[in-house]
Amino acid sequence: MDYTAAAKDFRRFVKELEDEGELVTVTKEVDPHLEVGAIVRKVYETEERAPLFTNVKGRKTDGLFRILGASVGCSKRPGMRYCRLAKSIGLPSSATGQDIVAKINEAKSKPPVPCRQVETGPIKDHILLGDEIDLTKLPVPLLHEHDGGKYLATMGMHVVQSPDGRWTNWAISRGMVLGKRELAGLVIPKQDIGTIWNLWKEKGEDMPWALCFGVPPAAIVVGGMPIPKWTNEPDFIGALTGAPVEVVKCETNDLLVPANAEIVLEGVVSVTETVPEGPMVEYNGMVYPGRAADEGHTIWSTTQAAEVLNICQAADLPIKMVWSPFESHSMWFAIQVDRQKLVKMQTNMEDFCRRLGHVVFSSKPGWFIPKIFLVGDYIDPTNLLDVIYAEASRCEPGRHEFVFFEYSNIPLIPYVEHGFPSESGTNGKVVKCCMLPEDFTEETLPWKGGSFEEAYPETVKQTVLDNWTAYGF
Ligand SMILES: Cc1cc2nc3c(=O)[nH]c(=O)nc-3n(C[C@H](O)[C@H](O)[C@H](O)COP(=O)(O)O)c2cc1C
Ligand SMILES: [Mn+2]
Repeated sequence: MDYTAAAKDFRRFVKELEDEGELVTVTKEVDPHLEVGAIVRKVYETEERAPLFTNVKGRKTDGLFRILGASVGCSKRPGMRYCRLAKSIGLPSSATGQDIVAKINEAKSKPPVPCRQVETGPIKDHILLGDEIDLTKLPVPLLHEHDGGKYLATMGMHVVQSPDGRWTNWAISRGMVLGKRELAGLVIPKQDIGTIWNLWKEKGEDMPWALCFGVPPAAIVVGGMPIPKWTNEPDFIGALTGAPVEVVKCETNDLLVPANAEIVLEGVVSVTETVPEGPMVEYNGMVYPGRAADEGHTIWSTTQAAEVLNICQAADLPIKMVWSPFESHSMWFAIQVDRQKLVKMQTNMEDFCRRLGHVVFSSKPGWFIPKIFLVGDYIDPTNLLDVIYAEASRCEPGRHEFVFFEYSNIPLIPYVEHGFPSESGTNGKVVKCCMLPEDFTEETLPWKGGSFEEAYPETVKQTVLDNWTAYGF
């Protein structure tokens, strides 16, 4: 089976979800005013099948407009929690968190695979220009009661390019309908779209722009990943899937967009005009609240973790795996150390944690990351119970916690925006060492674990497993 087919084509992805029982087609009429949003939120919270709404109130069932919710939500099928994310990047549905992070990390060391321009594609089937365009005619949902507007873009991919044409950026950022032909969106200065917008502003020209929906799933995942500035997301997507993304030229500007996208909006981002936007429920679970796990966690937390793993390894730190538990809303990063290599470094807890903190917090994803949990390789960072156990048992308040005040944080973290004002203008970040001093010095630790896995001989474990149903369980 070609696992990358779904990663390269949104329609194929939807079909495979349906075939696997990961999708439910909702034919009953649903109201875009809050009902759609409430259904999708409940789907996330119960890890239910992704709903494909075919009958959205206010829009004839002409089959042209459908809404897919929770496209990269979690699954409650046993052993398949990450299947939608796995499928998005070309892995089998049973892939683990480790498999997913490893695949993204491996692509980082592959040569870039630039996109390939083609003459035309399905995206060119219907073209509306000028006054034919009316965004207010679309059944755009009001997703949460206290949102400042109707959000057309929640998983849309913005395409922009530096004025010299050297850097193309594909990124997810939200967008709210403002008028027939206007959207309001976030251009956060630290994000690449903000960096590029500033270049256009210096030049004194509005920024050519396209916003794409229903792009190849691998593209949307990378659109949510903090890869370094001045690197092209399309090239990395190609490296991840092993094939160039096929792109076509826009109708009204020279930007290139995926040929098999569902919808592309074209226009400019003004460099002179700003408008009020939001509020909108946020990844950190407050209104601003997108409570876990939605794509802000499945995609963003995971791709940040993969990027951090790459950054640590590039800095020669003996890090095996990084994961951000979805339940932490992208604010905890469990960093797993290779203990044998750590011991060989002849370092100590403070030196190592300070070095790790500087490497991660000063990096591009570091701006989003406030809390690192450093764990040994006897802890599975993708297992939240393991991480909690490590923190509870190994991390001494004060003495195993290394606080950094010199790096800034994304203001969306509730205690950054609404916490105590800080004199320096920055807030604390922490490396919590969930290991003991001996973890840094002893190849073999003097204590034994107390789990089923660790506390019994193989023969006894096998007997218990073989007889499990015979015991009456
Ligand atoms: C579902 C989802 C929604 C997101 N919404 C926003 C957003 O509205 N604004 C924003 O700046 N970043 C948002 N992000 C995070 C960015 O996509 C992410 O930081 C990415 O690295 C930005 O691209 P860049 O690295 O090219 O700047 C979102 C991510 C996901 C997965
Ligand atoms: Mn970028």
